[in-house]
Amino acid sequence: LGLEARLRRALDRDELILFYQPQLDVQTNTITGVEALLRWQAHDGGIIPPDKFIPLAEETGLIVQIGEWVLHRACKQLKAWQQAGKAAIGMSVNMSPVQFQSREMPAIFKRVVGSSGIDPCQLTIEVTEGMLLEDLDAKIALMKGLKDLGLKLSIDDFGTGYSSLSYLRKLPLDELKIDRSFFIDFFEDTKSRALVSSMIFLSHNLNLLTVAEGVETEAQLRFLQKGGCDLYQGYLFSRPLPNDKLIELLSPED
Ligand code: G
Ligand code: G
Ligand code: NA
Repeated sequence: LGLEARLRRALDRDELILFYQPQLDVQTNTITGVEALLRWQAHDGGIIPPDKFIPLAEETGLIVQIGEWVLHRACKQLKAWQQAGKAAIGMSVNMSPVQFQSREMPAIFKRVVGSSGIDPCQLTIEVTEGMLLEDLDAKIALMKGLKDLGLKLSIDDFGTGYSSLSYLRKLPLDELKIDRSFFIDFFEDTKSRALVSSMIFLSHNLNLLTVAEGVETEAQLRFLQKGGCDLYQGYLFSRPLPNDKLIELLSPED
């Protein structure tokens, strides 16, 4: 069976799962939310990472169905943590540019989030700069449609795409995520540190919540504390975890 057929079957057979990577407050080191990250747990073996199948899902359009599944699963999980007596946290989900090509998209989100019983402001939708390359006005209209539902919007992998900064004026964003590539060779490279400081400054001046991803060392975290970054995620605190491991990290409701 080819990869496409196996992926279709995986959806039917419930072989897709979400892992969750904690996001923490830079100053207090408490968990404020998680990013949902898709995995494929094949029946006959190990866990397949998303970069092995998302490109194909995008080419075939299957990503629309998969994206709906991810959203549904993420909402259900938030509700389950709530029912298990855990303090309310946020959840970020990744959205493919291909999902953004459909006018149906806000209606799908409305149905899925609406039927889940969660507060929409607990959900952040992460979009990438790549999504903005063509037909910017249509994309902005779709983003506004999501904002009208009460969802939050984040620009992911910031600083790595091809778009110009001017789109920041036009998009209804709540959050900016500094791409993890800026943290590679962080302490050998003065320019990486200068760029991270500048992105935090830029983000705050636009009234956006600033998230650093790929934080692997205490020294990086201290740099972010001094720079006033809001949230971080990365291997320093935790890799993406399955639900049974993640739930142990969540504090009880007050
Ligand atoms: O979890 P990992 O770091 O291996 O993820 C690799 C990439 O796959 C990430 O950059 C992320 O954007 C993408 N990805 C993970 N989960 C999802 C998902 O649910 N939907 C989409 N569209 N992309 C995802
Ligand atoms: O593209 P996106 O921002 O969604 O990327 C998330 C990806 O980054 C996931 O594949 C996740 O496994 C990976 N990731 C998360 N934390 C770290 C980290 O501290 N270091 C590295 N190298 N990768 C990380
Ligand atoms: Na992301």
